[in-house]
Amino acid sequence: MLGADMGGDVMKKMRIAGVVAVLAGLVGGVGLAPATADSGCADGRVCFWTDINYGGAKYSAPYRNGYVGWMNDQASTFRIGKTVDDRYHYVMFYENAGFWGSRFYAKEFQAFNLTSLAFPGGGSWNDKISSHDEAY
Ligand SMILES: [Ca+2]
Repeated sequence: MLGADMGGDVMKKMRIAGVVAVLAGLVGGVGLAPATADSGCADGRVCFWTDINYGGAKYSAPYRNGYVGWMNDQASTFRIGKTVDDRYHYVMFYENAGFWGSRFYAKEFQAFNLTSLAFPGGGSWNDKISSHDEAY
């Protein structure tokens, strides 16, 4: 019988792994599709992708950046790498360059599709971010 050689211990471990993955998704606020090859974000960095679920072109910069340059108004996914400065475990994201306009913050290791995050006054944060800064 197919699968009959899969021991009970293996099945139990698989179920536990599934529960952990669901909890991690809840902590992040929004569940994302399985990671692709380029879905990581290095320590001390903020990463964006031009499409949801880590798709399209990738951007990486330090927690503090007054203007995201070529990524301006294009970010659809973000991920925050582990902090390298214990004073700052959060990143504040801004609608405009120079840390100005509407804002939201998220913690190190968090990742969101920005299409899932409401923008003040309507729509979502998709294709809005222009700067970001370290926060605590
Ligand atoms: Ca903007």
